[in-house]
Amino acid sequence: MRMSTTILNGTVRSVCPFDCPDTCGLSVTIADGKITKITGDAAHPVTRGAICNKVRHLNERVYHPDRFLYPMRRKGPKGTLDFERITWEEAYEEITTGMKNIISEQGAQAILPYSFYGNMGVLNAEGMDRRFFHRLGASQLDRTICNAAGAAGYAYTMGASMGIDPEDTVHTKLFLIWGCNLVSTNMHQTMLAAEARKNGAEIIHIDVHRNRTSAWADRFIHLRPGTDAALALGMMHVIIRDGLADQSFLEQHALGFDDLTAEAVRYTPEYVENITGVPAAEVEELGRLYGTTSPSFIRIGNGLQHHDNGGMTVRTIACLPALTGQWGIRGGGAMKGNGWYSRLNARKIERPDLMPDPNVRTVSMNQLGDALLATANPVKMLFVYNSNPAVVAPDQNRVREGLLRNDLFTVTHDLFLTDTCKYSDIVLPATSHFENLDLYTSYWHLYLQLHEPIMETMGECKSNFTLFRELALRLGFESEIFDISEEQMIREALDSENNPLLKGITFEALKEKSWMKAGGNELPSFTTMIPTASGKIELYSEKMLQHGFSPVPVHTPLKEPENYPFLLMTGPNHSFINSTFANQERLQKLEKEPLLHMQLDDAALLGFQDGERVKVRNDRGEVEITLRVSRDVLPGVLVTQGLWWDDQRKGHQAVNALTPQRLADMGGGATFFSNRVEVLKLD
Ligand SMILES: Nc1nc2c(c(=O)[nH]1)N[C@H]1C(S)=C(S)[C@@H](COP(=O)(O)OP(=O)(O)OC[C@H]3O[C@@H](n4cnc5c(=O)[nH]c(N)nc54)[C@H](O)[C@@H]3O)O[C@H]1N2
Ligand SMILES: Nc1nc2c(c(=O)[nH]1)N[C@H]1C(S)=C(S)[C@@H](COP(=O)(O)OP(=O)(O)OC[C@H]3O[C@@H](n4cnc5c(=O)[nH]c(N)nc54)[C@H](O)[C@@H]3O)O[C@H]1N2
Ligand code: SF4
Ligand SMILES: [Mo]
Repeated sequence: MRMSTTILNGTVRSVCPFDCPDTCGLSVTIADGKITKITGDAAHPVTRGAICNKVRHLNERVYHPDRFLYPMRRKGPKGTLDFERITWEEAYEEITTGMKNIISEQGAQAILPYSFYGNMGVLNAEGMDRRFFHRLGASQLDRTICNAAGAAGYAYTMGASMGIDPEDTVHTKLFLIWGCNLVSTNMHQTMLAAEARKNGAEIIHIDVHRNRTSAWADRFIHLRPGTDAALALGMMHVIIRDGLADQSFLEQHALGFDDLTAEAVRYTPEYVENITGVPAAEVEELGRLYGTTSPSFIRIGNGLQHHDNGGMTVRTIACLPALTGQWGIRGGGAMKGNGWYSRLNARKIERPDLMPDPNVRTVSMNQLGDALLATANPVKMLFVYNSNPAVVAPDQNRVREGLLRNDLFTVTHDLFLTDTCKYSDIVLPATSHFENLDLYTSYWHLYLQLHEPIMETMGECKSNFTLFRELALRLGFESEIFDISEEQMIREALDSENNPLLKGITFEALKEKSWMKAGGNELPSFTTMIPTASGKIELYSEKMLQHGFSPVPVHTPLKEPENYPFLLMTGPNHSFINSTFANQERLQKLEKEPLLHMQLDDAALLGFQDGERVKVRNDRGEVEITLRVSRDVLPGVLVTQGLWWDDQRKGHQAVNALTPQRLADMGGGATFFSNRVEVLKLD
């Protein structure tokens, strides 16, 4: 949408659009019509004027010379970047003709959208696009690449993705950062924790990698990957054994304490040491500290659930606060995700009722490689937006093999010519969020924010909203459903009869105030709103039993066959967001190069030197990388950070060449980190 009035000079409000829990309010300075400075909005109650280094230089990204500004058609072979400029009319003609042909020959389910949250704006991430693909009858995409296993596990215990208001964490006295690289991935939670620390809180980081967050925390607990449920059960063992459980809270608000007790008996500190590698004395101490400190808070991260047992792990940790009666005490409880508070009217904006066949197949985004290579019922068109699957999806060699299929018509909408664009028949230029009207919610804090465009649309770029609206109209879809404005859809999103916490949050009010908090400042008491079947915190879950799981928390070993010696974690890094920013020089320089962290004795045993280039491989693929030898990981464990693009380094680090398409125990989640490899000398 073109702006009616162009801002030439001054400071305006914006919102950070990236897939980051903090969803910051931004303050943007414009001089002579150009964005010159970006800071955190000092008035925003959570941002408080601070933002990360990535976004402080977001203007470099928006005006980057590599941004492509008009539609293009592939000229050369797939896998190269050989394109020719075309008009939007030509692009729409090719896309709609392709769609019509596929629909008449194979049916609409041969068309697969592939998207995630490259832009978190509701309209552009899960608004007009969803409505369009529902009406088209395309295959459904199961968007499970991020937090699906953990969200499902947490919901078995607590009923939904809801923890405490992060602003309350300043009151906590014991802060457990569990499987979360907080300093890099949720910096404003670090600011709130620092305030708690000033008031006497102790901060403990529980992780498989001694990283920036461990250095910042007061104490670090180093455990083996995928063993967190055992550690949590060990803590429960100590708490129950020593009579530290809050019986009256448990009786009133929890279900199944006796069943949990029967299971936790087995998890003696010695038994837990064997599984986790954490010394028994440390398990004892942690259990007692947690059992005797109130309020205590657990920030459950995303990393620990990218495992085969990720769902059960989060389900188990989520049981801990009930044991000591933390819920309902200000600053006490846990948080995995808080999307539940500001949930919008998804049915109204996404319109699943428009689907011609509600039973159309669903494809897991974690198994894109298999889906593209399947011969039965093949995918004939892939439509990518807000995502870079050639880099972020697991089992990359299979994904790329699928993308190379000559009979696959791939369309990618992005701001940059990503690795995925290389395999696309048509590439379409996307606006940056600065150019769009949109609505933002956070999956961590509780503020909703309206974003009004602050700059002119660049070149011929179109927002996702506009792209899918125009495609719909060209396909002759109902104009009363598709020919609507952004403002109309925002009103639909906020018209949420099933979420009383949005009461009073309207388009007008948001326009006036810029941000508003779900529930105002009066959230209903925790213990009265637990959305499980029983209305209680379910330490024993009948539903889990029905779904084939142990109804009480247990430790379940990883499924990855032990045919290679090392478990490799390939998480995000400090300066990129997933693969976003990985093409920007300033941030590349800060990250220097992809590194593989290996434990000292392992390196000595294999005869490796720090700084040496090595080959990491398994049956799925191989990667060349520089070795960093240290005590930051335990024996048998490797860590590398950052989703670098393929062509950025000689030998490159395309880490997802190594990761499995296997799904986690719950929610169809990804298992990026349950990944075994061997490390070899370069010949
Ligand atoms: N700077 C930056 N910020 C980001 C992102 C980014 O790429 N860069 N990505 C955003 C997105 S999409 C997400 S989902 C979040 C992710 O952010 P986080 O929730 O922090 O998740 P990860 O960084 O994937 O992993 C967190 C930690 O889990 C550890 N870990 C791995 N396996 C295990 C295990 O078995 N047990 C334990 N205890 N720890 C384990 C890793 O070593 C890592 O330190 O961050 C968001 N914010
Ligand atoms: N090995 C390994 N793999 C991982 C992870 C890991 O920890 N390890 N993390 C996983 C996780 S948690 C996640 S969330 C996923 C993230 O995977 P993705 O969601 O694919 O994230 P990005 O790599 O940031 O790619 C987002 C793309 O969207 C584009 N984009 C931004 N704004 C817009 C817009 O308005 N319109 C359009 N059309 N495009 C836009 C960006 O330029 C970028 O190319 O990756 C997963 N992959
Ligand atoms: S990436 Fe995260 S921390 Fe950085 S500005 Fe955006 S929301 Fe804030
Ligand atoms: Mo994510």
